[in-house]
Amino acid sequence: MAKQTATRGFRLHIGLYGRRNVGKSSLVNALTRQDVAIVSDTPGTTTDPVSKPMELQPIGPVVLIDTAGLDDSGDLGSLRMQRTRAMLDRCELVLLVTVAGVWGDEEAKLLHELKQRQVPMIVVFNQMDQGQPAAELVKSLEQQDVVCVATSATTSQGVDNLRQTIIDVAMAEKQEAPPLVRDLVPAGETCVLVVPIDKEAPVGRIILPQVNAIRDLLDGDACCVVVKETQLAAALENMRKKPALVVTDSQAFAEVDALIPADVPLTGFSVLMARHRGQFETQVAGAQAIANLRPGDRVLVAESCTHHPVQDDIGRVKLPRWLNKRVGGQLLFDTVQGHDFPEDLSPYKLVVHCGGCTMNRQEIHSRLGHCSRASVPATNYGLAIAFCLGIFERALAPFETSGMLS
Ligand SMILES: Nc1nc2c(ncn2[C@@H]2O[C@H](COP(=O)(O)OP(=O)(O)OP(=O)(O)O)[C@@H](O)[C@H]2O)c(=O)[nH]1
Ligand SMILES: [Mg+2]
Repeated sequence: MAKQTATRGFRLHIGLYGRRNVGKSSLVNALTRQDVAIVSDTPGTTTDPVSKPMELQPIGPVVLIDTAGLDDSGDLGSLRMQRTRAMLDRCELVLLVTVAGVWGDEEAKLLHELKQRQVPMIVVFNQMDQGQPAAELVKSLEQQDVVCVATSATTSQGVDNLRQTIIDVAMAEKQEAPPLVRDLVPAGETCVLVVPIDKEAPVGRIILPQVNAIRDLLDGDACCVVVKETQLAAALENMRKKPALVVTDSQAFAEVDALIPADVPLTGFSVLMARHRGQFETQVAGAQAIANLRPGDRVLVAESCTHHPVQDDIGRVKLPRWLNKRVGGQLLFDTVQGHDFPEDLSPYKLVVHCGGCTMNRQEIHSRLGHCSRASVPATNYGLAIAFCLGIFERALAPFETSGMLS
């Protein structure tokens, strides 16, 4: 069930990187216990990255990404390399696959890059049936806090240990992510979730951040009331005690802000997402940078999903309208969708990202890192909308009390 419902943004992305012919595809097959990836002794068998979703309890849904060998040569090879490298932005854990006796520049460069990006990794010495890695190399890697594992994809030796090591490394990382909302609502108290059902709402379901908020509140033993903005007043009327928190879709911020009493904490789903996905303070500062925008400045709006824009679309119509109003003139807007993101951010004074429910933590981190290296402030829809509408302080107050913001 979880396999069907978890979309890509909530699956842990595990990339297998290494030279050609070391057994990356064979390891994907061994880990999934299925023949999903093509294996052969011809170097360069895997060309484009191939994703294989699987369940890895207790982590839950993960996706294994088999990639082309890092030492792929020639013109086509360099194109493949670009794809393989772009995929690195999405990987939250990397298995650096190698075999005994070949460790060299290729591996050292990748190791260095993963460290710089702060992507957790496991070095896998595959083909252990053919030979063991040099003890000094393993020792030196372990001294750098790199976890090393030996496997044989053909005999399955060490594969269970690799599976467990993936779980251990991933669980340690998971614990570092702040919860979505649970910590803001004490057990037994009520949280009201305001979910407008408008033209942009998908048919027959509610979107992932909302579903995840419900689950997170249930996990925290809180009570959860889900209403449309049109029933919010009735819901409050029906409650004997004020809610501990109201969370709204950012597009209904103004309405909800006006409806609920000043002493009831209010925030938005995308504000929760900004905190949950990380680099919250960077994104808060990004929203504050709206105050420095001038008419004629260029703003990049980045949407992670590739939905077909509707009339009155949030990213193309409403957000630009709110930003123009706040700035007091016309800004210039560019929009990108999906995994496309410009290398050159120099034309932009601000990047505004959607809540990013289809993107994983690592990809958001990579993008924010890219913006910060280019000295371009970055924020997300909810924070930007709250800032434009003058309810920024109210939307952030719940996090100040919980000590998340200084
Ligand atoms: N002896 C031995 N052979 C292995 C092992 N793992 C893979 N092989 C063999 O090594 C060859 C390459 O395996 P692949 O899984 O295709 O390697 P790859 O890293 O995906 O290669 P590219 O896709 O070309 O980058 C195949 O002939 C495999 O059968 C292992 O643990 N031991
Ligand atoms: Mg392969």
